[in-house]
Amino acid sequence: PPPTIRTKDGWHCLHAYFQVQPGRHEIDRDRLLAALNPEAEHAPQRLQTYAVTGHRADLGVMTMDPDPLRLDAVLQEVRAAAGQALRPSYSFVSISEVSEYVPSVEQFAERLKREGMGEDSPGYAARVAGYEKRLPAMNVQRLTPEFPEMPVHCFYPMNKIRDPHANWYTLPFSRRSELMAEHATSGIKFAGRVSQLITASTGFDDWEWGVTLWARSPEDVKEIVYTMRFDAASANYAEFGPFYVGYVLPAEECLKHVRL
Ligand code: 76R
Repeated sequence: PPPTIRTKDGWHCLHAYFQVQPGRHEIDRDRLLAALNPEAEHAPQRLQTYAVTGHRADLGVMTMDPDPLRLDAVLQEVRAAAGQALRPSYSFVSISEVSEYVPSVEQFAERLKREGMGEDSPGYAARVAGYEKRLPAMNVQRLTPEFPEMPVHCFYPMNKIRDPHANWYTLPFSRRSELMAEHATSGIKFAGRVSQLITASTGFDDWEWGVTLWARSPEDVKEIVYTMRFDAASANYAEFGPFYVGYVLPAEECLKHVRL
């Protein structure tokens, strides 16, 4: 893409939801399947389709690419191929980022010390070295994520509130960092069962972040969202938008499921 529409180091992200419209429709099935095929020549770097439950949407598509117009082209192709059969019902525009609360190696070491682990206590050096080794790959995953192979897909947007009694944006950075460290500690307990991607949408959409969760089982979605609501950062400062839960399937299966 032209340099003006590239982000500095992350990717653009688009979640799009469609409702099947009643009636008989002329659809160009091959073109539709090509638009939703992650292996197609002009496909975005990442593309995943899922069957969405409930009336809010029938079909969900999540895509990521350095070029935001390549993401949008997926929607244009769907429109051109499906015509009146698929009505866009929701979309969410965001970009990937490394959060300002992801600790640097120095901050990680400081945190260990604050938690009472002396510089010469056993394990200190190994933990710092381990973090230093893992961090670059973790940041690659945050910016240009591989989508995990998990069947349950959950998406919802969220804000941090700005109420007089609880204003995230008037807290000092040190306090926000502490709260996000607690949040990360509670989230890590779901490693292997739930995989999360937080994409930033301030200036791009009506909410500040998009939360994408992939899980091995539906209960894991409920459990992580419930558990993390008790994190002080969520309990006091978070506000959530609509939730979309779906099941990851190849486009062909999704279309079959929605009788198209
Ligand atoms: O990326 C990392 O793992 C570093 C630690 C971390 C950060 C910086 C982290 C860990 N999160 C971070 C940032 Mn998160 N997260 C959410 C939600 O439902 C809710 O209550 C809130 C929605 C979930 C479920 C979740 C899960 N996180 C953020 C931010 C951005 C803040 C900013 O930059 O201002 C938001 C909005 C947010 C929201 N988070 C984790 C998880 C999980 C499961 C983890 C642990 C991941 C792991 O390390 O395995």
